[in-house]
Amino acid sequence: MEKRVEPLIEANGNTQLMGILAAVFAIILTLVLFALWRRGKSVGRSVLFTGLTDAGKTLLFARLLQSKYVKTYTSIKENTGDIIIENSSLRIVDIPGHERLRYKFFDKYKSSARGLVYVIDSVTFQKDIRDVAELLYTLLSDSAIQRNIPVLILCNKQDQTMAKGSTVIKTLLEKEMNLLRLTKNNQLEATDASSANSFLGKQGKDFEFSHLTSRVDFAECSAFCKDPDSSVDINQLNKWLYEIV
Ligand SMILES: Nc1nc2c(ncn2[C@@H]2O[C@H](COP(=O)(O)OP(=O)(O)OP(=O)(O)O)[C@@H](O)[C@H]2O)c(=O)[nH]1
Ligand SMILES: [Mg+2]
Repeated sequence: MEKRVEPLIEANGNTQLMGILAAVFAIILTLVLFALWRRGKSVGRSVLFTGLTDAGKTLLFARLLQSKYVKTYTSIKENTGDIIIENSSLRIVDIPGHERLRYKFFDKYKSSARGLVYVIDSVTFQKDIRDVAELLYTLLSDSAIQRNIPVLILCNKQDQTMAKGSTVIKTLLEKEMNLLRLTKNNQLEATDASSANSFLGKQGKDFEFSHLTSRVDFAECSAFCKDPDSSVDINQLNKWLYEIV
């Protein structure tokens, strides 16, 4: 009788061990899948609003998320909020334009970028063209954006009579980026550093946005209206968001 019971106990022990191993494996698998799910949710779903200070990023952010006018002040920290487009959630991140803050917040969010919106004040554009081009050049040269992240150059404040249209802005900006590239290359040659990393566009050709690996679109908008609560013209921004979602 005893002889027959012994193997039964051993078999029970093995079954228990297998059960424990299976449970541990299931827990590890669940943890790994959960980590991947969280990663998938946070990576690549942010749309970064960038640009010089006063371009209108925060007002645009408020228009998109709350559909209303808000009084804005120079941002000292980022604003984030989610919008749902065709059952997918996009996180809008409004990054301060202040010189001392812009790169800190851009670096914080760039790895989760799904798209980059570069907001321009179309009224002061010509006066600030060097700064507009410098910041844009730096953002487009970043390896996080060069992973084929779509870019929208949004020419804001079109409600103002002195505002430049997006076609003019594109032409002037291409010329300025071309000059800037030349200066940067000369500086690099003088310091003997490798120019490969910072060269935007095609070698031997004038700078054109169409030469970049990332898709770059231009659009116009106005986030402001005399009657603060009436709707404003952000249709082209909305259309672009539908395209990248
Ligand atoms: N006329 C007009 N004014 C606008 C428009 N968009 C924004 N503004 C105004 O421009 C000013 C600056 O707007 P913000 O949204 O605060 O600018 P910002 O880009 O967030 O600036 P920072 O936070 O400093 O980076 C505010 O007084 C806005 O009301 C627009 O489309 N038309
Ligand atoms: Mg702001």
